[in-house]
Amino acid sequence: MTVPPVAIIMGSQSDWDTMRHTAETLDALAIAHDTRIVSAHRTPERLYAFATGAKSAGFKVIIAGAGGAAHLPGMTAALTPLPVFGVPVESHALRGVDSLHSIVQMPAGIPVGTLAIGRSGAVNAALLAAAVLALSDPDLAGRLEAWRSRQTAAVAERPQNPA
Ligand code: RP5
Repeated sequence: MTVPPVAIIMGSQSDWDTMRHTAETLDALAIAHDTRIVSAHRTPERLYAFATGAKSAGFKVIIAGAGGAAHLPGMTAALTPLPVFGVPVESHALRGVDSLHSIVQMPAGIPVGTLAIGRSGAVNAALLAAAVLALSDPDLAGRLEAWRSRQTAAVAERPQNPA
């Protein structure tokens, strides 16, 4: 079985409502991806096995979404040389500020590219992954450019009242 270039991992089923926006954006760019639930706290052995094997499995970029005490992106980055992008999921108690702080404050030496809280971060993680992959894939570079052009064309000149 061919391993897709992007792995989307998340700490819980409850993160899917956010991380599905990453998957949808990758779909729009025709970038194959795998999606998995990998919890740093509830399934630490699954995390270790996934992160240590991700590069040899053939993945190129990992996008990790988690909320609350969001250790998944950082622990994944500690265990793989692949680029890791972290998406802070909006938590109920602290509206994702806890998630953001947990992901963004990595110690020097182990980077996680941290995105915005929630849907914006989930979409942008996919676009960043696309930009990385496009460096060595001219067809994808063209699709990404077309995606951005469509986005630009979709912005109205003036605001409208709702129908
Ligand atoms: C984190 O705890 C997950 O990433 C999720 O955002 C949060 C809550 O998980 P559940 O209790 O909804 O499974 O590990």
